[in-house]
Amino acid sequence: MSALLYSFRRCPYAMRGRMGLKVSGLNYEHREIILRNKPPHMLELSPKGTVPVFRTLDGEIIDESIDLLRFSLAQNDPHDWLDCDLEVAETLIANNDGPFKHHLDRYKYASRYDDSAQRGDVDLSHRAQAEETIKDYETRLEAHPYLLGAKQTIADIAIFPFMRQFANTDRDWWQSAPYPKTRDWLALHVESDLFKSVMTKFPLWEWGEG
Ligand SMILES: N[C@@H](CCC(=O)N[C@@H](CS)C(=O)NCC(=O)O)C(=O)O
Repeated sequence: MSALLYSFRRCPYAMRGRMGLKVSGLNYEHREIILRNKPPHMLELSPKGTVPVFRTLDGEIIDESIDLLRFSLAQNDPHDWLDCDLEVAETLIANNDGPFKHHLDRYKYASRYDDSAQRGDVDLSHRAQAEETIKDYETRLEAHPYLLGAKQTIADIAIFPFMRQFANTDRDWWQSAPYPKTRDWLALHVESDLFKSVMTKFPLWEWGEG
């Protein structure tokens, strides 16, 4: 049995998982999916139906992205991303995956949550609420180049794919928003060789009839 990843390129959770796998050097089979047509085998491994889903060499199923990132780094952590105040890292990641993601989704997909909303007349209160998190990042990044200090850690890697979605929702606004440090921090991560390497396009995995 080989290690196996079900992934969706544009999913920020899957991105964080793929980055962990990449730096750890673990070998696995990549199966690219689309969310509206999930392979039955993926649902057999993890009925909750979210990506990423990883099956380890030992057959263990990891279907939470932060667990996959931690698992990968526990095998091999060449950049010492775990060498940090893990309690603070967990707090920032929980805020990202909780309140920040909540507001991001409602900002990014406003029309999905509000029948009357079209881009242009959406209620931007969710952007404003997401900005509370960004203000905290900006303060941190004014003091040092990464969220937790002088070096990159698991917190930066776990969080920046979500900030990328936030920034891409309205790029003009983001470019002139009062968060220059967060903007530079995001650009550094998005332009990194690591990120580019996990964003290569894979053909859809075809499971056919069998
Ligand atoms: N808590 C999960 C969340 C993963 C998640 O929600 N992924 C989204 C894609 S970005 C998904 O698979 N959604 C299922 C769907 O849209 O059907 C994790 O961290 O892995």
